[in-house]
Amino acid sequence: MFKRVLVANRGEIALRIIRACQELGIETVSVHSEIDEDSLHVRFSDQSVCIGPPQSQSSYLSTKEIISACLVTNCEAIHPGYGFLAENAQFAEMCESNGITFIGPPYEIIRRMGDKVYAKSEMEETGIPVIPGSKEAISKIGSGLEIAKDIGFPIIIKAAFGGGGKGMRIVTEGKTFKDAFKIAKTEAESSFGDGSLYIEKYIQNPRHIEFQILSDNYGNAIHLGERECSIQRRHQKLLEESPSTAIDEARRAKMGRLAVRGMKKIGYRSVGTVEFIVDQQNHFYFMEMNTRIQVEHPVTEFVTDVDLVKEQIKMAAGAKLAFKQGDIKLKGVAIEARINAEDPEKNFMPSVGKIDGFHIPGGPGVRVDTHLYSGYTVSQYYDSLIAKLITHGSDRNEAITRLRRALNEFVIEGIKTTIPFHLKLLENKNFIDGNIHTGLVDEML
Ligand code: MV4
Repeated sequence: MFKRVLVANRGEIALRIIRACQELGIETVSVHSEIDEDSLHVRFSDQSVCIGPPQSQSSYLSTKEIISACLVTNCEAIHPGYGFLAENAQFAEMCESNGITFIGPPYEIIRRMGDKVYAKSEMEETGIPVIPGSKEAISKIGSGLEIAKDIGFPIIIKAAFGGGGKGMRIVTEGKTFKDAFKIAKTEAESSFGDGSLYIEKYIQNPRHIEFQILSDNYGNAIHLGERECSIQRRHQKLLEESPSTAIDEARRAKMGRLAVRGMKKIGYRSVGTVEFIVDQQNHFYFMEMNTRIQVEHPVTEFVTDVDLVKEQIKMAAGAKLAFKQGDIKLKGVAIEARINAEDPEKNFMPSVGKIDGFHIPGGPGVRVDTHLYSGYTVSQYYDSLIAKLITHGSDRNEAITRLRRALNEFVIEGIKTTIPFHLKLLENKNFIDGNIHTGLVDEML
């Protein structure tokens, strides 16, 4: 096992990683920007290194500063968390060339899966259904239009190196294709440094369902069931649950088996997520994969009783997978509400300021992952996620009831949060009935 690990992140996920390390008997070194000096991740770690000014670009994204901090403090490994450098193949490669273990998959895998067209073709070869569309990146606008006509409108144009919805354009008819293509290309070039685009059949109001995978360095891989992530706004997930109301036992076994087969084919290692889109007729299609620990991992932890971050660290240190597929039994239902420092009354505008009243909910089946404390100041510099409230119940109704109760117990004063939005969502008939899709939040607001 590692003796000392550097945590290259901030906020709740930095705390989550430090806690896992402490339970594994690993010393931790955190890094922080000037504005995060009084943060809990600095206090909870054994040592901390200041890596620069508040701007992420000069601190949490500064590969040079982070690698230096790691070498100076004699850490054997770096945990990148999510966001920031977590899916940066170049950073993972830098770690390797400096003799540091990157806690995640090998950099070649990050690089290959970052190309969504390549990822799709790899998965299609293993027999996983993929969304009908172009087999290669499209460089010429004219051939793009021909392919779009073949697929049949509506289609969606996506950035080959994108993700998270940026650079996407939905096109409903041939005559608007060329303009959409040009805009998508420009956006892809400026956001991802590569203007490669691909085209898919556009699926109306799908569900977004993802499978959690665990793979060790010896070719063993299992899945931990799915997460339903359809409750989102502008490509930001707001609430996630596991299991999905749309997936029965047989469907779960089939999708899970395919996802595992895909991961084995590419030689995947570490924790990972295979994303599917599920249409209104319940057909499923592979969409892309995520090579990091995700924000919503706690819902899977609640229903499987597996500590994903500990397993991720153990596997990076060379441990064999501790579970077989048959050991994984899903128990009950878990739901996560992402609490953001945003004003749902003002179009989810970011809200900053000092927390001057704070109380965390508790009781049976409640987990809160947060870096907040009374007196903490939420700044404009980072992501607006300030807390994750996760509840677990014996069934979906109990998980929802607990979430409602815990949201009502939660006190965060001094800034606006998305708590009122969640309370409204939990009253929505379609949500309560499990009738959800990626367009539900927009219909509600
Ligand atoms: C799609 C889709 C429909 N059909 N792909 C959204 C995030 C990114 N990971 C992929 N996304 C989607 N891909 C096909 N072929 C619907 C979405 C999607 C979406 C698209 C446009 C506007 C809002 C959306 C909200 C959720 C999902």
